[in-house]
Amino acid sequence: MPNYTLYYFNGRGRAEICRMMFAAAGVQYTDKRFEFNEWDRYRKEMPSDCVPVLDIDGNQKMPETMAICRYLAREFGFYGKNNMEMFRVDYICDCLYEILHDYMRYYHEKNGRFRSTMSSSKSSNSSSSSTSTSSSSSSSSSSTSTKSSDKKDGTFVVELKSRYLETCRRILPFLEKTLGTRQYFNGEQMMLCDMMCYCCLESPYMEDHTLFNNYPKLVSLRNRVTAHSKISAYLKKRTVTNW
Ligand SMILES: N[C@@H](CCC(=O)N[C@@H](CS)C(=O)NCC(=O)O)C(=O)O
Repeated sequence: MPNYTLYYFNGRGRAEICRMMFAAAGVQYTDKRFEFNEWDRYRKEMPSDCVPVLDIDGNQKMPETMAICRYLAREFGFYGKNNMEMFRVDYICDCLYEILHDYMRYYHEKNGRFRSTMSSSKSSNSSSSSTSTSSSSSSSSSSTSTKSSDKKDGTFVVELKSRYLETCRRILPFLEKTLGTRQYFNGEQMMLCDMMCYCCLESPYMEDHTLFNNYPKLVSLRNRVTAHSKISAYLKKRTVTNW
């Protein structure tokens, strides 16, 4: 097994699905986390100026969330047995990632942490709530940097929020129907797309669980993933962060 290091901010964000797969597979890795005010230093080491990045054996830094997810899912057996099963896993994951992407844009705009402000955010606050043994230094709280949302009088945040909610309205009914009466999306085995269902919807669910009132099957799937022995052990000991 290669030596894996996962680089990301000290938040769940786009990296949590990778952390969850490592936990579900019982594979050791280094969970390298950093704060927003450390980003300028780490950015230089990242191939596409973005994280998450997965470093393999200290000599290959691989970018892009979904590419990393698919690689890990193939390595750990969370991707399905044949091309059609993988197709299904792919489109479910891509749908869920759309929600996560739109939510992250809205959330970070609301909290003033977008690219435009990051490099100048020398005054980013931190408060320590880390409980894991990862290399995290502390947990992010609020930023006091100038907010692009302030400049736009908050209207951009409202726009991003309605875009995210529209994406939910488009995708959640489709996924509810796609899951149907199955235990997991592909049958009886938990796959990448089931873990994505937990990760991508975690913050939206925490923010407003009534959003899911019409999707009881997806809520049951979420509970099933939470109850999975490896995942429940991971959730109990993971670093607690706001996002
Ligand atoms: N297409 C990339 C986007 C990754 C991305 O936007 N990452 C954000 C953190 S969630 C980032 O690295 N932001 C740093 C910056 O914008 O300077 C992916 O899906 O992984």
